[in-house]
Amino acid sequence: MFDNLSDKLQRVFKNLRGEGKLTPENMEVALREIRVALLEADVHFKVVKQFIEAVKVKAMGQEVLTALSPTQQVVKIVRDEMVNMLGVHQAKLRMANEPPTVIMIVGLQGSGKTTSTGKLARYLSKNGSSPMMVSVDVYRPAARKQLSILAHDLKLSIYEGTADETKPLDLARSARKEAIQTGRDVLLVDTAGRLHIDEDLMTELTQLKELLNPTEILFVADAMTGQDAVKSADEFNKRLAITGSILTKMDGDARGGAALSIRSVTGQPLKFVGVGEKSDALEPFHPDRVAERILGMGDVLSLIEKVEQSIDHKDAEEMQRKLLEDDFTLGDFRDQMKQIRKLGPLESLLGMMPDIGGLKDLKNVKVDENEMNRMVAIVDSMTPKERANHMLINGQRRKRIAKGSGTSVQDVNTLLKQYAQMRKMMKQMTGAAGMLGKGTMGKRLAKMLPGGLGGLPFGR
Ligand SMILES: Nc1nc2c(ncn2[C@@H]2O[C@H](COP(=O)(O)OP(=O)(O)O)[C@@H](O)[C@H]2O)c(=O)[nH]1
Ligand SMILES: [Mg+2]
Repeated sequence: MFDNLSDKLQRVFKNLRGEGKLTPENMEVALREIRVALLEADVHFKVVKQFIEAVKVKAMGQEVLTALSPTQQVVKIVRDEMVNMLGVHQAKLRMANEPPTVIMIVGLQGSGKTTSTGKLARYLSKNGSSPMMVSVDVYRPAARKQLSILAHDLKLSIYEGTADETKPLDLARSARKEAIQTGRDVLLVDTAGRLHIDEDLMTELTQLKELLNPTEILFVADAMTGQDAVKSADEFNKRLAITGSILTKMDGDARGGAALSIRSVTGQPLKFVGVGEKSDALEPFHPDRVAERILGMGDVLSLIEKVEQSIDHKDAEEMQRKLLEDDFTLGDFRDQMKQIRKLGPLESLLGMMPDIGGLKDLKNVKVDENEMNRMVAIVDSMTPKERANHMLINGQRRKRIAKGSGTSVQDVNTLLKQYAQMRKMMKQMTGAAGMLGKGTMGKRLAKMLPGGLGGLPFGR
């Protein structure tokens, strides 16, 4: 799923990275390539147009995040826009204030309505609901039988109807009554489909809608039919005002165009995707995860996110300046530790980093939260003068600091040693990064974390 698109977009980003600097020209080239990639993935042309426009506007008017390189910023914009296109939040099923919640399942014949009805019932019952199903597809006897077998296999409840209930409206009415009487909180209504949209079908669905007043009308579309799926979604929406879609057979769809377009075209979210024939092959649709899967840069993106969330960019720049000018005090050292603590488990953070000179060793460093806290406490027990100038800290002062922070003189010595090592390492790192030249990962990394990797309690 999305493999081709993913490959192509990643190539665009890679080329951009090779350019080092972002210019209007290479941005133009990148946008053109992204556009072609989306169209080739069978994304609806209007959606592509909107997408490219939005990325362009954001890329031009972008407030520059100093913590990110130009390419990372483009990746971020494309990611954000893709999430927008897909719907931002995972769209959950809506529930009626008063049970039962009625969910109508509609769509063309063969799209996967009956299968999806069973999958949804299973999903709901796994999530604490007690759903009931009913098939109102009276035109093909096999259709009702199919749902009945599914319900039996899954040990889920179904309204089978009586011999004289041969009309969709009668079946629906009785099913709802039964659901209320047996205390079911959700009623799933599997409707009939046609090969093409026709007037009779639409009239029937409209009548069912009026009768049942459903909370959800989910349009089921076969993802493999690409833009045809989007087109019929649009038509069903115009007639019935659908509340969301389910895209089936995503397991067989390499392009993903329908998934990428259906929300923008209908204005209603894609709620679930079917990824196989079995009853458990149904997944809630997560726009953010899918966008990241498509961009194939989950790690880089979560790193970007973390940096954005936890770092004050001005502080980071200031820290860099201090490192370069050898003005990195114990107070800064402490602030760095606090910053890094905010970033969360350091091992996972380091795991996300690309491997460049010097960082490899750091990956083996075990970070001890308690030790970090102890180190912060030690620096807190120093006077401002001591923090500004570590040379002042003689034996007498070490004793006082140890006492004040509830640690030992040995702990204070260790901290001072680490501080010295850190300064040395930072100097090497920023120096090395500088030598690697503009736009290289080293430089970017040095920027990404506050002052590089300052404040890391290592070297014990
Ligand atoms: N591979 C795959 N097949 C599916 C999926 N959903 C449905 N199908 C198959 O599509 C065919 C039609 O499904 P059905 O539920 O009968 O469609 P309906 O006519 O809309 O009720 C069946 O063979 C299903 O097994 C899916 O997510 N993946
Ligand atoms: Mg069916």
